[in-house]
Amino acid sequence: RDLELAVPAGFAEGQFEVWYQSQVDLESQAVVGLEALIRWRHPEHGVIGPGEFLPLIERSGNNARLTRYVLTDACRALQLLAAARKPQIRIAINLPPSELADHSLAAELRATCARFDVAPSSLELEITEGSLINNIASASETLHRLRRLGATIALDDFGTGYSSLAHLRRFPLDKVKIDKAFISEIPDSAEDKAIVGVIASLAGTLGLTLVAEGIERAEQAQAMREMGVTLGQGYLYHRPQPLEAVLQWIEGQA
Ligand code: G
Ligand code: G
Ligand code: MN
Ligand code: NA
Repeated sequence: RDLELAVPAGFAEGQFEVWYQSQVDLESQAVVGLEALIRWRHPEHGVIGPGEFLPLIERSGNNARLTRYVLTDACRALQLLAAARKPQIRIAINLPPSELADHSLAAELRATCARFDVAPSSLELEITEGSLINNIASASETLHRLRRLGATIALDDFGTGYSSLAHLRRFPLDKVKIDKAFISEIPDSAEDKAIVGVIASLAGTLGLTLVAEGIERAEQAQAMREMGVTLGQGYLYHRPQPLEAVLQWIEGQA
């Protein structure tokens, strides 16, 4: 099957869908944010995950188009959340490395927010360490521009990549997301607990908010809380779902 050739039609025919997964306060279990996660509802192959098609988006030169598509959907979602009296819920979008070399992103983010009457401070940008190493000056400039607008920056998948602790100090970051690989064997793995403990104490010192990804069991949430991790994301709370479903359970909450 040649999915790459189907990418333009995928955009033209609205086959890409943005799904959302909650991020919760581990203490109160209140939803504090949503992460936007792209899906492709292909007419023949059904719903395809990003692991399979993001490389094709990149190869076909559509990274910027996808980011802007997700950004627009996220702003639309923020507008609906505000209408549902949940303006405190923020939305995070994932940026591919190429976006950090693109100085137009901040201006477009501001324009899209204005179009939907939402504050840029309701948006968070998730970047990976790989985005930071190739062009340090350019990445830093883009992040500063985004932050000056009020958006926050989260370092995604922390612990799996280069994990240079210097990144945490050198770049303008607000949040660190501990990769699910370190959560899956907690509480059994003493090593993983030690690693999370070190990340937690470093984040505390540097004033960074911590998120634990891939929380599937209550005992993992408990262990994270005990180590000072304040936010969590994972199947224990919600799976990624289409916006309509997410809005339904959010509106069902007090
Ligand atoms: O559910 P999950 O399979 O959604 O996501 C797999 C990977 O795809 C994650 O690493 C996530 O960061 C990435 N991803 C999901 N949505 C997007 C998106 O809209 N843009 C980019 N660049 N990456 C995304
Ligand atoms: O952007 P990032 O790499 O963080 O994307 C998060 C990925 O983790 C997505 O593929 C999402 O579907 C997945 N995910 C979210 N919660 C869980 C979970 O509890 N367990 C597992 N195994 N994967 C999860
Ligand atoms: Mn992410
Ligand atoms: Na991640």
